[in-house]
Order: sequence, then C-alpha cells, then structure tokens
Amino acid sequence: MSKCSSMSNQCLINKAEDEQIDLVWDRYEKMKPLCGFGEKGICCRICMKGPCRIDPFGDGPQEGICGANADTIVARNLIRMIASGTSAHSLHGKEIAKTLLKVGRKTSETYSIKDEAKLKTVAGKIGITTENKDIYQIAEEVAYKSLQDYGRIEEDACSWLRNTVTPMRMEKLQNLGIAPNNIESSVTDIMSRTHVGTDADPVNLLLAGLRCSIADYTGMQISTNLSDVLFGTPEPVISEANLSVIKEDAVNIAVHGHNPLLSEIIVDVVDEMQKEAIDAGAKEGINIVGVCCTGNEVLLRRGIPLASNYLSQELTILTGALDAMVVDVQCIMPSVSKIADCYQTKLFTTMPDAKIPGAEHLELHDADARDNAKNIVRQSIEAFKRRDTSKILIPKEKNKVIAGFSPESIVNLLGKIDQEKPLRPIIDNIVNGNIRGIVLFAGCNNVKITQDHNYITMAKELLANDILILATGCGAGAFAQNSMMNSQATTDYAGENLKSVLTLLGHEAGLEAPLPPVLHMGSCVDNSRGVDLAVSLANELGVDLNQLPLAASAPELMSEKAIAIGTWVTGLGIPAHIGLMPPVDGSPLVAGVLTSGLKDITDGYFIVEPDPTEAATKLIEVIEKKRAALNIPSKIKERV
Ligand code: NFS
Ligand code: SF4
Repeated sequence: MSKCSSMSNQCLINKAEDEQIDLVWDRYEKMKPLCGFGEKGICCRICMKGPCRIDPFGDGPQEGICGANADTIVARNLIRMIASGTSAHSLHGKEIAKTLLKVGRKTSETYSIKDEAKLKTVAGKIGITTENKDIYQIAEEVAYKSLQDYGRIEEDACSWLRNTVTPMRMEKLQNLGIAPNNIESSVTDIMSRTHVGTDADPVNLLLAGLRCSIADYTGMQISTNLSDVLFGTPEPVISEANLSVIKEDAVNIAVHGHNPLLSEIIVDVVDEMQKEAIDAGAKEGINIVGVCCTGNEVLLRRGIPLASNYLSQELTILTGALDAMVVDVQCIMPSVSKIADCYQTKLFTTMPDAKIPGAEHLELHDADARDNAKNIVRQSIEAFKRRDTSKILIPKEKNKVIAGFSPESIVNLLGKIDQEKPLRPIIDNIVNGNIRGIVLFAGCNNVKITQDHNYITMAKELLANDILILATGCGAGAFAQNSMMNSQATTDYAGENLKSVLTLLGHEAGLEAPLPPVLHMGSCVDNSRGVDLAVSLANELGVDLNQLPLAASAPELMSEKAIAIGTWVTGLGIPAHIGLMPPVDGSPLVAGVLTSGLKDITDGYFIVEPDPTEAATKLIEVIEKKRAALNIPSKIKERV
C-alpha cells in the first residue's frame, strides 16, 4: 500500500493514470480545441431553422437565419444562463421552505426547528408578527410567506428582497424595474422572451437578466435563512479540510451536492450506527466527509470535515477508501458513477430531479428519511468490507479550518467588545484604515485554471494589503484546503494592520488566537450572509452598498449559478471580479454593458481579469477609490 505525502493531489492524478481512469483534466484535454463559437456566445440553438453561428472575424454570416445578430444571440444565451442559475438556487430554497411549512403544520416526521430565535428574527424581517403565536404558527406563516415569493400575483417586490437590502438600494432596484415580485416568473419571463422571434433588443434582454438575478439573490436569502431555522445558525467551529480527512480505518461516506435536507439526516443517523461499523472492522467507525456546498453546509453546522471542492470531487473516490458518495443536487460530475465502479464505492442519488445512470437511487422523503439514511449507511459498511486495501492512497496533509462565520456569529463575537454596537469595531477599523476593505470570494473551480490557484494568489495579495476576506462555496473550499482559514494564516499572510486587528478581536472575543483572515460564511447560497453583513455595515454608516469599500470575486467560476450570483452582485452596486471571460465577448455591446455600462445603471460592474495578481491590484484600486469617495483616510502605503 502506498501513501501520498505530497502537498498536492497530484499523486492521485498519477494513480488515475496508472489505473487508466479518465479524470476531468483528461476529458478537458480530449475536448480541445473547445468550440470558439460557443466560447464567444455566438452560436444559437434556439430554433430548428438553425443552429446558427455568427462569424467572429466578419467574413461569414453576421446574422442568424432569422436575422438575429451577435448582440441578440449573446444576450439571449447569457440570460438563459442566469435563468438556470436562478432556478437552481431558488428551487433549493423552495424545498427548504416547503419543509419548514410541514414542520409548522406538525406534519413532518423528520425535521424540527433548531433555531427558534432565528425563526423570530426572520419573521420580523419579512413582516410577520410573533406576539401570541406559538413557534409552529410562526414557522407556518414564515414558510407560507416565503413560498409566496415564488408565485406572488401582486406587483410589490418579494418579501425576501424588500428588507434585506439597504433602503436606498431597494429604491434603486424599484426605479429600474428590476425588483422582482415573483422568483419563478422572473425565470419564465426569460424563457419566454428568449423564444425565437420575441425580444431582440440586447439591452432589454440584459435588464431581464438583471431582474432575474435579483430573484436569484432573493431565493438565496430564503435558502440560507430557513436552513438556519431548521438546522441551526452557524457558530465558529474547528474542523479540517483536504482529501486527508478520508480515514483508512473508517467507513467513509461523502455527502456531496447542495441541499442540507439530506446530509443533516445522514449525520444524525451515523451516531446510532457506529457500532455496526466497528464490528465490521472499521476501527474508527463511520466518518462523514463533505464535498462542494453540501460539504460546506455540514462543515459550518456540524463541524464535518471538508474533503474537496468541485474540481477534485473525483479524487475522493480515487483514494480507494471512500465507501459511499451520497449526492443530492447540482455540481455533481456524472463521471463519479463510472469511477465509483472501479472501486467498492457505492454511489447514491437521492433527489427525484437528479438521477445518474449507474447510481442507486434512494429518495429521502420526509416520512422515511431516517430509514433510508440508515439503509445508505448500512450499504456503505458493506462496501467497506469489499475494499481492496492495495488500492488505497490517501494524501496526508491536514489543514485546520475555523469555519462558521455567519453574521450572527460575528455579531456575537464582536458583542463581547461592544455590546451596544457590535459592528462598531469593524467599522472603526475600516474607517481608521486598519481594514482597508472587504472582498467576498465566491464561486467554483474551473478545469481551465489550476485548481485553487487564483483564489490563493489573490487572497495573499489582498491580505498583505490589509483587506479582510469572506468566502463561500468552492472558494471557501479552496481556502480551507490551503490552510488559509486558521489563526496561523493571519500570522502568515495578513498585513501588519489587519493582523493587529484580527489578533485583538480574536483575544477580546475570548479566542486565544487571532481570527482567521478568511472567514468561511458557508455554501454558495450563503452569499446572502455576505450581503447581510454588508447591509448592516452600510445601514450603520447611512450609506448604500455601492459606497462601501467592498468587492466580490469569482476567480475560477464555472457554473450558471456563478453567473447569476455575479450579476446580482453588480445589481446590488458591488463590483464583481471574474477570472474568466463568460461567453459574451462575441458581442462587444453586451461585454461593454457588463463591464462599464452597468455602472451608470446600478453602480456595479464586472471586472474581467484572468491574471490573479493583476486582479488583486484592480480590486485594491477599487477599494481605495471607494475609501477616497467616502473620505476615509488611507494610512497605508501608497501603492495605487
Ligand atoms: Ni457554487 Fe456550490 Fe462549487 Fe460552483 Fe458548484 S459547488 S453552489 S456552483 S462548483 S461554487
Ligand atoms: Fe438561428 Fe434565429 Fe433560430 Fe437562433 S433563433 S437558431 S439565430 S434562426
């Protein structure tokens, strides 16, 4: 048996090569050259007169058969991506809301309310009174009102939008006509207006995309907040990250996907089944590990270690020690089915809308969720017995992670310093320049970029310049896997001013070490937590989001969800860096609107910069400009 001692996952990639197993990187090489029309967004498959493509060099057709030009085609394709991303996030929220409704109606056999205080806060946020109501009634009303956001007939904006952004931002969204009243109709609207022969005006199309992206944001607020009600609001928790969290002497089960409805139950039943695993020869019992955003959800709430973010999901199976992978929805490579076949690994799909050929499908309905979860764990124990120990290769490096930075937990922590105004220490330090600004890293990995490289390079540069970092999704995974979410990282990477603040805050808050310089806020839907924090800061200062020294970055984006998020970030007035050109540069008009035209409309805009060092420099410039506009002094070295 060999063991990997290298810092990278390369040993597992080599192992795959030896075993003649294709991984995402191999399939990417085989796919090259990628379709240039697709990359530029100038192919159209919207009707059967086509498919059509525009010649980017100007020699061939400049119009599709119906007469649609590159601007129309690119804009239509882009907003369909936004619609898909919005659907994915919002449906996730809808499932959670439906579950809360059942809990409120006392018809759920599996779920309960874990955070009553949060339920009451949430009720207040969406305009539901709580006096003289028991917790179930409040839950039912909150769930019902949240579900109304998916199908409201009235024209007023979604409840989950109205009070979660600054009043100034809300007014702006309303004046622009991009404050959605109904999440699902904003998606339907896009599918309808992009049908052949409907909306041909690229700017009008983009506005619909912007509106839909705000619906995406709304759905995320629902997902995050109602998940907190059902499963608890994250508090700082210490755990580990990397493939090394898979244990040779345990039955290893990976939970992968996005929706915590399932993974929470699996984590729950494991305790009852440890003995079965030990009896089967697994000295360390059952070991649950996380992948992608489901991994982030259970890391934050349950301290479950994170094995992998998106790009290395296949490698979890390559370790030869993963006995089951249990998936729910989104970002699951269908390839895991074939790779699991090369090992003892059982692949379970669990959602009606996400089946994978070759997997065993076991739906976890409310009534039998526990039984099915136990069935999954039992089959994993059986798989453990079938392991070929000669094929085990687990990388060794472990990285300590402190996760769980919900805005509530940040306020709790800072409340130990100033109970009356807990956000004051952050604001004061932003004003005095110890914290120059905040960047939220979100989004995926992309096979076109060395895994995690852009995240790490940018973060080191930003931290050295005293910029605090928040992270979600696979971005958070990248930082967790690379030891940037612990106190040591503050010592190693933070600039002197930021280091002194994080050290002081860490000690005053009762931790015996500095706060980490990159704060893990959760999964991708938890980008709403980043907004909550920003909105609190903006409201405290009496400014709008676009005025804060803030930016967002998705340096390795891949999915349609990431496009939806990036778009609403700009809709909220915040500059969004992306490390890869989305399929829009076949239309200089569309690309121009996204990177500069938007500024005049929403104050937000996209910064496309593939080079991570350059990107960091650009974000520092953005932050300095915002500081200057707010008239807050820059006491830090003049580099801009
Ligand atoms: Ni976000 Fe999470 Fe990861 Fe990208 Fe996929 S897992 S929801 S889409 S790849 S960050
Ligand atoms: Fe071609 Fe127009 Fe049909 Fe698209 S909608 S495939 S551009 S004819």
